[in-house]
Amino acid sequence: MRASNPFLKPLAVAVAIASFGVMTATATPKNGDPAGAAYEGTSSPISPKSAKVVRSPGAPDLTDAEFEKAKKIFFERCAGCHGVLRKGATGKPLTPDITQAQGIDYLKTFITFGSPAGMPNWGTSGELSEDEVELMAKYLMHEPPAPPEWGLADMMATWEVLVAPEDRPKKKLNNLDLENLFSVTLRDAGEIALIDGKSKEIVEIIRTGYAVHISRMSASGRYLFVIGRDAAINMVDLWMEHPDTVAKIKIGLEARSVETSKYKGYEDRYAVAGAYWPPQFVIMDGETLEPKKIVGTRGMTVDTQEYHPEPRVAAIVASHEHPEFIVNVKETGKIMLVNYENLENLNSTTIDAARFLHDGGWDSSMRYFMTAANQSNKIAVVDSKDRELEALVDVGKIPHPGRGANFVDPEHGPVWATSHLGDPTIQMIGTDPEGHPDKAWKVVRTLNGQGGGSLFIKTHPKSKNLYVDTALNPAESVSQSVAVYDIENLESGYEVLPIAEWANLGEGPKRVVQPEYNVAGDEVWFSVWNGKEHRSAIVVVDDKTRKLKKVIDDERLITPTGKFNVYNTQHDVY
Ligand code: DHE
Repeated sequence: MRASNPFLKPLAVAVAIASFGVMTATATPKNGDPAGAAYEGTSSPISPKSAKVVRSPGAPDLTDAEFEKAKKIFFERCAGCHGVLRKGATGKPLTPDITQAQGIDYLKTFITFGSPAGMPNWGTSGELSEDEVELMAKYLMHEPPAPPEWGLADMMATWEVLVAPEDRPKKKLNNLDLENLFSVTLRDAGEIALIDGKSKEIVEIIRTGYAVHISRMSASGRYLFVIGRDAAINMVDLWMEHPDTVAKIKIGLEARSVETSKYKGYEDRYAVAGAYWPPQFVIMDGETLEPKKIVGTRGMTVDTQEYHPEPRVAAIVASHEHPEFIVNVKETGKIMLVNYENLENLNSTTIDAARFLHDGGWDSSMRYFMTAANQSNKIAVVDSKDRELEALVDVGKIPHPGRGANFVDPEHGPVWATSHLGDPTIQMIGTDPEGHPDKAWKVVRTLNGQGGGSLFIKTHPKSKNLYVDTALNPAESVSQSVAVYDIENLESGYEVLPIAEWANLGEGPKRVVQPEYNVAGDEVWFSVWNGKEHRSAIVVVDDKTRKLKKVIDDERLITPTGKFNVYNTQHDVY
């Protein structure tokens, strides 16, 4: 293992998790640890060649070949944190006004040794040679080369309807229990596996985009939407004899989120997807993916009111209160409520929240959207009915709830919970302004979990258990197990379930990630996310007894990460 790997050095690790910048350290993890190196650090799918070079006065000259090499290194290793245009995201801004003032020696030192704030030690780790460090220092003093835009014509050129709506089945043609089907992300294979919840057998493997990320359901439960980091969307018809892609499109050069219209009367009418590059989202036809309306997100930041050229689109949820999509714009810290009733006269409300909006989900009433402004250490609460910011709640370091967990706290009433990347706490926020007005939008309870590095937390309305993963924790015993709390007795501590040990997979980093319930709420599925060359598995736990129920270790399960139960995803059950 290399010294730049954050999991080697406990101090660096703490800092890494706190900033989660170091997670970008490696584009191609030689140690085979997909989670540690890949979180925030996926090599950008944008082709460096496509980014136009701008030679800047005041910067040391570079040849064309040197520019090409520097662009490649930057896109593969640095863009995840610093942003494609280097305006700053989870990493610091690196625009020429700043870098030229810092000068070449400062930049070289910084790149060589890294920083306690999370910058990897690219030089001393041997990851970059001395010449490469010098090249990158010079490169950073030039204007950032911008990748191309991606407008309607580009989208249309990639749009394919493989089976037209009129040629699709009129009724379900398979015997699958769709409500209990799971769509499983096979990240590094660029595929999803559809797994039957009862038999636990893989029923289909479907090719998707590069470093496939998440799945979402249409309101009717018929169509499954999958998005890859290369911004490729697959729309899968679950009614076909063998569920398969019926339409696809590429909505940009890099993306993370997709969602469908869920408001009454608009079921299955629209889909929406958000891009990291170009910074934009697009509303599409919900049956064919035909792009209808593209909206750019460039604009002013919420706090300093300064122009940001690259505010990436993070989580998107579909409102149940209005025909609207709720769109997190990460770097400006704004949440857009985009009304899809009239796409020609698009009406949208912009809510000022806090910078670095990332993931989130509904409270149990599905009126309030609870979303993490992760580097601001806040949860923003959006009232989707009155279309306004209800609260900004201070929480622990780098909240990362996934969609969060809703349950009734025995002392505080209905709460929504998040865990954190940067500290070991799990926090509950009161979500019942009517019944428990004094608790609403306040942290009412803080528990200590196994450690930092948590990505996902989960419960189910029928369960009395709350599961917390710690997939990015540096300690193997912690990243390979999960903590489970008794909701009725939260202060009595947690039980540790040794999920990776149960999977018995042999070699590899084996991070345990993302609890997901089945439709009945009596089983919880965990991914044991191993290296691409190693064996991975899904471990199914009996929720009542907390005992192992089944290990799904089919060899086709390559790097399984997110799991999306059709019913729970369709109905926002979490
Ligand atoms: Fe995700 C959700 C972005 C890395 C697994 N991830 C999300 C969402 C965003 C996001 C914006 C919310 C989507 C929504 O609700 O519409 N993820 C990012 C990144 O920018 C980041 C940090 C770095 C990157 O390069 O992509 C990143 N994500 C990861 C991983 O490394 C994970 C752990 C494994 C993987 O498969 O890539 C991962 N992200 C997930 C999962 C969800 C998710 C499983 C959905 C959780 C849910 O319960 O809905």
